[in-house]
Amino acid sequence: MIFRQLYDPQSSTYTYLLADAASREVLLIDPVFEQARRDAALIEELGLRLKYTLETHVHADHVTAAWLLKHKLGSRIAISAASGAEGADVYLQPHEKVQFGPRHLEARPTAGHTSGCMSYVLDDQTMAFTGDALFIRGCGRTDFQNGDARALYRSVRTHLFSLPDRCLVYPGHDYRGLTVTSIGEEKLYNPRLAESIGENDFVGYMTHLGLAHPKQMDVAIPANLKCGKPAQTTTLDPLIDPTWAPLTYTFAGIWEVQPHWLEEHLRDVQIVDVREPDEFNGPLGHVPGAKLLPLGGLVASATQLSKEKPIVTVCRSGARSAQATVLLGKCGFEKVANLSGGMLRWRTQRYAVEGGVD
Ligand SMILES: N[C@@H](CCC(=O)N[C@@H](CS)C(=O)NCC(=O)O)C(=O)O
Ligand SMILES: [Fe+2]
Repeated sequence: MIFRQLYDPQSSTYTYLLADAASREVLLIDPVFEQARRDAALIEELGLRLKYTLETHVHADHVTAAWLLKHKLGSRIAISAASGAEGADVYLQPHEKVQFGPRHLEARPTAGHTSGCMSYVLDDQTMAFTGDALFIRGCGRTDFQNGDARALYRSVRTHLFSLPDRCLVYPGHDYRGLTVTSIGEEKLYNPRLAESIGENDFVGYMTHLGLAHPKQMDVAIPANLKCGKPAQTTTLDPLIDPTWAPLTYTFAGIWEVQPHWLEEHLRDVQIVDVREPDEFNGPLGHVPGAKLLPLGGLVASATQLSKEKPIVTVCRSGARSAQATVLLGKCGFEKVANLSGGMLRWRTQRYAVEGGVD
């Protein structure tokens, strides 16, 4: 199995990627709207096919990427039938299985934080994705979205604390940077829900949390009730891919362009070679028309570049020029991409070179 824990720092949300290595089928639990491009890049780089996005609940603090990923990658949206959300492809019933390759997750009803919360338990009960029902030494609040402290107490006891002690617990959020716990640990040490704590004590605790409402709540709940379909297309602006070239976005956060595209568009872009002069004039040569601006002085010399005409950065292998895209981005250049594979790939694929030796 392939497993990744991904994080959205804005909302302190965890997104989980679970894939079957043989069939390449992958699930994403609780993807975040603003992270859709990152998650799609990772799925692509790992060579996986997104089968379902799964929601643990209708979130109040961030918008789900379910709708966006469905449109980008053709995945299907799964959420509990009790969530009240529209626009999903699969409405999960308690104990329904969600397959990926030969593996599955079991949907366990864990209402209380919201009335439609589901947790997802891996087939061999080694991992549970508890959303906001059970956190690391905590739990989700119960003061809105039909939240109910008594229901949460009973859900956790019936559907989570019945799992083996060694079962790892991956929560929907953590506000202190903690990443994982286990059922056994939480039964002993959860300050709200440990086995030694009674239902009335728990209700007393939850009634006096004194938390402000999530900042995004008025936007997030209506959007999530539509599985993250934006009400206005302008919401998509930051996520629309650049159109000046067929760029790919890497999980490392870099926009890349392929050599064959550059070869056909040498005059449409500013080619910025960020190597040292002896490399630029050395045996590898350089891309015809490239401007030499070594990485060390790039920020100072960037004033020589136009902000209108797109920039393609180049170096030997594509590593220094990736960093150059980051520096140029910070200087306010919006249309910047890295030449994938640098001069090494450019030469291997036998594109035109100025200078250099054969
Ligand atoms: N400050 C955060 C609050 C987030 C929040 O209330 N999160 C919910 C989960 S959706 C929760 O249960 N928090 C529990 C806690 O903060 O103890 C925001 O504005 O988004
Ligand atoms: Fe929540």
